[in-house]
Amino acid sequence: MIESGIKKVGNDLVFSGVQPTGNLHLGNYLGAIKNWVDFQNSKKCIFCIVDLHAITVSENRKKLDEYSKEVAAAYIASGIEPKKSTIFVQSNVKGHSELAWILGCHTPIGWLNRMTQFKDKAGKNKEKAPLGLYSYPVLMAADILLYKSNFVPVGEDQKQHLELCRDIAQGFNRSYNTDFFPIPEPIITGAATRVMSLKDGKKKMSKSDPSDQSRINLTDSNDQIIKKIQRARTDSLPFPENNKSLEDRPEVENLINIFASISEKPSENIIKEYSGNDFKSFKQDLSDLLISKISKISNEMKKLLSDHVYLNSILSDGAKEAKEISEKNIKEIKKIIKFYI
Ligand code: AQP
Repeated sequence: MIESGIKKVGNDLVFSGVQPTGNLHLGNYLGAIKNWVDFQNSKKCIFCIVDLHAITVSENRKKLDEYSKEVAAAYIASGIEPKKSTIFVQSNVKGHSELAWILGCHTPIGWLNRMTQFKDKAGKNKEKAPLGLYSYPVLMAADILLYKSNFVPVGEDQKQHLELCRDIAQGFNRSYNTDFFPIPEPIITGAATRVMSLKDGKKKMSKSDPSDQSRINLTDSNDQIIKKIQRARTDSLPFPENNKSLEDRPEVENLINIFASISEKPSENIIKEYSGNDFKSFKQDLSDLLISKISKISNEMKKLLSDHVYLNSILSDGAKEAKEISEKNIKEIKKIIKFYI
């Protein structure tokens, strides 16, 4: 697996996505979207708004259309250029569901039983959880393999699903004695591959956390950012003196990683700069950095969201491009399986 830098193989196609579930946050940006931008100049990039994934949780089914446009606006505002990259909504391209069924028929249940995200999300209510939540990683494998993608830039939380996708691709290739599917490489890179909650350094920053104080949303105002960072949990110890003194201080480590990712400076330099001080000046500077980054994105998102015609045309062109590639691949897959076509 590649955790920093990339190597060139096969078609050089990059694929990734975000669910349209509202509350897009700093974790989605630093762990995923920010890292997509640089790929656009050297590779074919496909960035999807994964609404079929979103409906696996009933509370997410309320504002799919509105949130899908919000994700599209966030992509563009963060630097994804529709002229260079394909941006589209997953449910507009039927190949995703079709391939998910085909791959599901080739995936042993034992592999899915190992997935920790299902266990976390289903909780004690496993028997009542929808089948879609259980088979979510198969749909994710279909998203990636439908385009024969080589690289998948994601946050650390998606590592296990990516490993399953690789197993599914290898299993399919073995079954049909083919090398049709490339084995995609997860790209988990940057200083903030797992951004944690501002309230609890052991919990991932997440859209579904009931406390808005736990995350920085991409739509937060400057005031909200300042207050959230001021109130972000630290501990009673002084600012760390080196990386070693971050052990067992997950909240402090998280804030330093966010600082490092936004400023694009190594965490060692940040620690050197602030050690010996209390957290006040560090938090002030972190707020300033976040405001300068997030306010640009949120202002641009607002502008884009007021222009429905433009956003609709981007998503419709993107779906056309995605259909073109995926329909060709589905045809090939059907030939390999020897469906009557
Ligand atoms: N906290 C995070 N740190 C780093 N990366 C993260 N990602 C999500 N949270 C963090 C990355 O963002 C991309 C899109 O995620 P998603 O919206 O498809 O789903 P998710 O991972 O389920 O996001 P949430 O916020 O945790 O949503 P809920 O609360 O609904 O479960 C992925 O690349 C992911 O790794």
